[in-house]
Amino acid sequence: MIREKGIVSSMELLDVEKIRADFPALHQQVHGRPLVYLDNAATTQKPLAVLEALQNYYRRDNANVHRGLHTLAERATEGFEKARETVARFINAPQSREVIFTRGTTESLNMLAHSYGHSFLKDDDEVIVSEMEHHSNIVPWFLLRDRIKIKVRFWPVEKDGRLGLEKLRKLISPRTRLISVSHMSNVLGTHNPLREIVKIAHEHGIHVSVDGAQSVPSMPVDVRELGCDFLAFSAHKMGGPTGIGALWGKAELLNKMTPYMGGGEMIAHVTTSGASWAEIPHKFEAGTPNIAGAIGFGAAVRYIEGIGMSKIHDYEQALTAALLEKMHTVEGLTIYGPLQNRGPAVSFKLEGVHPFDLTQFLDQLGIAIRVGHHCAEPLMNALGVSATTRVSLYYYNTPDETDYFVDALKRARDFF
Ligand code: 7TS
Repeated sequence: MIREKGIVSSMELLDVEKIRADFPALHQQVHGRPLVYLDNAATTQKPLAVLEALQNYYRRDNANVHRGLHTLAERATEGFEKARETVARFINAPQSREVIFTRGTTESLNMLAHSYGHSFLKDDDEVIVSEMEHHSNIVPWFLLRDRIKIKVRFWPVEKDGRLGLEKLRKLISPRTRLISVSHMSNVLGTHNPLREIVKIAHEHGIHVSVDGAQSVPSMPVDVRELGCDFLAFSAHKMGGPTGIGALWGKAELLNKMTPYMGGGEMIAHVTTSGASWAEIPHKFEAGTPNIAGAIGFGAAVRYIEGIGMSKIHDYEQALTAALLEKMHTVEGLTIYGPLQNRGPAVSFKLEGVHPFDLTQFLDQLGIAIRVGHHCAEPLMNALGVSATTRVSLYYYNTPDETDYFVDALKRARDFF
């Protein structure tokens, strides 16, 4: 009944059929069946507005940014910088120059580890990451550990797939400088209590960096309200192109950080004896950037804003609750992670069916899901598994699709 009510009210929130008409890739057949795309935590499909923005840039405005005085260069620069303003507005950043365009979350976190590490960390300082992090929020800190003798301390995940604040308090030491944590787990869907984490951290003078790869696409994320110091995210998980994303950071911190890469565009002056840096954000954007990507990113944000992020979030929450309820009717199915306070990525195990076999079976029915360790091996170890099957929703998915998926799970269970 809850499910019915949730779906009915959520269907009133969004005109999903109208939205789906904007996504060409959703309207195709796979193995003779209509595609049911449920691998959105890996990447999302792109609306026409984004495809057109990419095309328009290359067809009409293609030029390098910040360098030329000719008309095309001005158009390209304007489009690129407008995209920065759009992305900044989307996360409520106080200033658009605090948004650095990167290749995506992975590059944002590598940049952070390199530049923050270089400027703020010394031997024996400690960085806390959670056990549920994606490898891109673990390995850059390991790489830094090879340069500066920092300690990377792991905040263990509770059995129910949440992070307990008591354990965080115990992990904090006088040498803790940074807590780097995901807002939403790409495996368990857990929403982590960022406001509380930031409060505890700041009481101890510790900075907080947030991996928003999964949260920024599916819930309102307001950096001023969260109070965090850095936020990393990717365009391709929110309808934007691949190869573009952002690192947001507080200007006062970014200003003190050394650049990640050297080259064109990031300098003030270069002499034969040295160089001085440009102001943020350019200090962190060496070389010709992904101009079309940034413009496409801006278009993706505007598309989401046109629907409304709160509506998207409410719809996804209702769709996820209904999906979980339906999945509970499948005999032999175990869902990992919390049942509430969670986002639309759901990892599970179907008794007696190998996750890889299940994924292939579903592909034959036109259903796209993901199997593997999801780039979160420490979490897999904590769960005591080597891989999970994961279904992940986006706002263009429908209750009919989740019904079809759950029926397919039942067919798989009977088949194997
Ligand atoms: N952090 C989280 C929480 C993620 O889910 C991902 C990608 C990343 C970082 C890295 O983002 P990228 O855009 O730089 O690759 N997650 C996944 C996934 O779950 N399946 O494929 C990619």
